[in-house]
Amino acid sequence: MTNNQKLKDWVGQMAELCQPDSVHWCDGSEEENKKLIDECVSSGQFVPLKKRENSYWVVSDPSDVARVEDKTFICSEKKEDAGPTNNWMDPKEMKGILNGIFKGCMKGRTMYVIPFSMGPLGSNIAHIGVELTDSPYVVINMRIMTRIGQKVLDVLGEKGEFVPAIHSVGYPLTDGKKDIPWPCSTTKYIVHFPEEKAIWSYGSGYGGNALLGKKCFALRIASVLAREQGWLAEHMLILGVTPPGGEKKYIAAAFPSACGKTNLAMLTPSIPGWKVETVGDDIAWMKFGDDGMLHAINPEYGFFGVAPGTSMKTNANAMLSATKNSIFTNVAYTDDGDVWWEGMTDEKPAHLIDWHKKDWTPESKELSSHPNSRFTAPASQCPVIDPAWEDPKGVPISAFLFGGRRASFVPLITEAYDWNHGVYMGSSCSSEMTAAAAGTVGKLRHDPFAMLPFCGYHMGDYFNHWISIGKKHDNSKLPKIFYVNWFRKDENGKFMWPGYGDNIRAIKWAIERVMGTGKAVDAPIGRLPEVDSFDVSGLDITKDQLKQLFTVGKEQGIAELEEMREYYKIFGEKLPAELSAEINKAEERYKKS
Ligand code: TSX
Ligand code: MN
Repeated sequence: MTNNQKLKDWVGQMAELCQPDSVHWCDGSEEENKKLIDECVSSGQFVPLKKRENSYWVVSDPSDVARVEDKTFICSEKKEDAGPTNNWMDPKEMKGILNGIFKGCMKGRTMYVIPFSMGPLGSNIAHIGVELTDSPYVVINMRIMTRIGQKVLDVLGEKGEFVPAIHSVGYPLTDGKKDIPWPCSTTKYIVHFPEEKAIWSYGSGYGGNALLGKKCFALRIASVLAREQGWLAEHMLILGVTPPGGEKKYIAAAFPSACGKTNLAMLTPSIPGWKVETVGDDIAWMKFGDDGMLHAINPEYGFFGVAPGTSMKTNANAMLSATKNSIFTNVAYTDDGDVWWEGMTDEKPAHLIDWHKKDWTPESKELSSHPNSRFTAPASQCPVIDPAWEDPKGVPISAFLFGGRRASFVPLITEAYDWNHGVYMGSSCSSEMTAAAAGTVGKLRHDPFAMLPFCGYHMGDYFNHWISIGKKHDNSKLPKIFYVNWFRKDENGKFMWPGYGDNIRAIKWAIERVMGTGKAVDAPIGRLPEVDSFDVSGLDITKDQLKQLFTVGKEQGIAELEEMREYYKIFGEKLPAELSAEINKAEERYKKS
């Protein structure tokens, strides 16, 4: 129930366009959820898991397994406002296409109205959206990933603002056509209108294409809002660190994909007495508080984590988060009614039903689970969820970590000299291509701030927004910035750093730097830990090996700067002068070294 006329009008217009058989306003209740799940079980889309309470196994259409970046559009009035790293189309032209494909697209289905809050209800850092969808799978997942229902409409009130987001799987049940387990369309469009702050998604039922609160709203649309309003919407995890007997600090961190962001967010520290707690594993919204500090909330309510590689060894807290009330998509189903995926256990089960619903044995050539298979789990179930994770004020951020997957050159941890140097570090986020990805092995894949697919405007303007934050705010209260690399290899191709729980050692040094107690040495690349004061107690690592982790070759350092200079060219005129200046300054530091 709502008396928000704008919302009622929009739902009416969209129902007229999509022509669903009925419209259901989601109240978010337990009973509503149960009814939807029962329907999905009856239709065969959901298979209940015997081993996990109120949890279900789902497989998608084999063609609908990931975000579709080539079908993702930023439809700003001007092309230059979308920038060189986004697909663009004229908004009027795009509206023409969308009005065509959405016409009658929900025939034979129910249109669900999902009011959702990104962030704790009523927090002044939070924002409200409303998703219309013809997919019950989306409703059930949105209920885990965001706060939904009547309580959101109550906060919205008569005149409240919301981001309208419409989604259809694009599979109308016309002329008595029978439904299928995973309806979707070969025509796909994920469209953002940054001036209007609206989202239209067609043809996919999977992940970020369909759960519109996440990448579409909380990153692409929110990044535009953040720039307009002077805050930050970032692709960052948020964690709390408490030293033994010390004061708790919060850190936000951005990494490109395949760096283990969720694992870091829920880290089990290897140094006795240190505690890490999770606020969020994917997205951070940060606004300045009265205290002059950046305060972060996790706009999400759950985890939508990559399953393969997640185990009790790599991320016990993620495993424990997904023991009940969870959805598993595109993993394998075990003979005893549980789920399994590659990397979950050392020993492979003797028999599985794979994500294609075919028999699978360890002899099978193919993977049992899709590499992008996911668990959807409530954040509240994380054993180390931070006590302040729902604090409407957010948590004060003391440090930003940027990172990437780099086999050579990049040290374990480097501190930026100042804010602009830190912005340079963020812009330099990149991973070396592995054999699995398309492209030459070893070539850098840039992903500045891990935002490349998620920035709703020109990336050059985005860099400028970051630079402007440093100009407008008290730098002593801004987070200190660090660049980390857990993935450096030695000359034999062996990982030089144990990673995982031992990453607390790098975090410890960062915290000590924030506190003013950590010791650093100035190097051309930035401030590096003083080897003798870096905590490796209980670690099987020699001082030489540790030194090597912090060593940067002069020639390689200069070559890296040249590579960045080249990369920056795509941003043209919009590249902030401050960032080219950072390259020049670093070059001078190398030359003098
Ligand atoms: O998530 C990872 N992290 C962050 C953890 C908090 N992974 C997995 C990456 C893919 C998602 C890592 N892999 C990390 C890491 O810090 N480091 C590595 C590389 C590595 C892999 C295995 C070992 C050491 C390093 N050790 C043995 O195999 C014994
Ligand atoms: Mn992400």
